[in-house]
Amino acid sequence: MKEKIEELLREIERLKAQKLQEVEEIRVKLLGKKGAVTRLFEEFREVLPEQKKEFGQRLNILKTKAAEKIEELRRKIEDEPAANTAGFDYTKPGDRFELGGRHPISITREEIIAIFNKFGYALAEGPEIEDDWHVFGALNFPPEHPARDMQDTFFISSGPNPVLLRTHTSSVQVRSMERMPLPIRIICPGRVFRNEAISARAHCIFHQVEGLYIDKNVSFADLKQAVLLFAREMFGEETKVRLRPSYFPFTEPSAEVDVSCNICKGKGCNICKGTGWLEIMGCGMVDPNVLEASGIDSKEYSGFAFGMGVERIAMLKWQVKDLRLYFENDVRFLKEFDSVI
Ligand code: 2NL
Repeated sequence: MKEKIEELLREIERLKAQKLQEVEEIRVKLLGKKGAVTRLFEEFREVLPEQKKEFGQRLNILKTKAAEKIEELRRKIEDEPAANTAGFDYTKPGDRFELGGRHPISITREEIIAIFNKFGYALAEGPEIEDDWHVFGALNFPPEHPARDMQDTFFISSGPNPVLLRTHTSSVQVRSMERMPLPIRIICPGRVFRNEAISARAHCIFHQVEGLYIDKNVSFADLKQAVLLFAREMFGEETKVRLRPSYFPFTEPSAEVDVSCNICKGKGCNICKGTGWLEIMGCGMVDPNVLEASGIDSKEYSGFAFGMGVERIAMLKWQVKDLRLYFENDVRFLKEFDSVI
């Protein structure tokens, strides 16, 4: 019996456990109903009376040691997560998250929209995948116009009214003219697509904002005033505006809008190529054919429209030299606009 007790004591000393489940298994094996320690207590009944005192003491020590060891193993596992954080300095500053910023194209688009919202223009949006009618037909493009060429437009299908990627957001305005009650005063931002080689000044995907105002007695003077107020809001109070005659299939008369160079204040610099002027948009009086194509009576109603490239406006406002910077998402470029917002 003495050997058995000694043997068990050595075994208990060596016990190890990783999980609470294992500790419980050890407890059953030692102290359970059929456990090794319990069985020794049963054998103790057969011990000679003169040896009872000695073995009784040894057995009690064994039982206590077993219970202590089980408790020690249990505590070690339960306390482990706390042991991992011991010595951790809770006063240390936390890891910083790098905050993202808004893209210069988004900043510019939102600013243009906010200015026209203030003038009473409502936001209108439409599909990027369009049909020939809403992009060209309803906008007075003749059937053989070069913009309808495969070289300039991404076609998705062929046929009498092919599906294509819109080349301007005018299609949104056409859809509004078809559906909305008059008068109409809308601002239409969106992505447009042109089949072009990518360079410092051109990209096959870019962003436009177009505006449309249709009511009774809308005149070219109203157009000039809208353009002037926009330019002053966008480029500063002292900005001067000039209109140059131009041509678009969907407006008559048509004009290009220049603003005085905000870098040299009109004196002439390398941004304005010495002219003192920067072109910001195109505009004109909506062609009567365009009004009629969307079911508006051109004898009763007139209107003006304008369109601008968001990339170009952002380039002029912040002297961005290469259009490709807008699409590369180099954080060193994007970070320069953190202070703008
Ligand atoms: C430019 C010039 C322009 C329009 C867009 C328009 C739309 C309708 C009817 C008539 Cl529905 N016109 N849009 C008019 C003049 C110029 O854009 O240079 N855009 C980047």
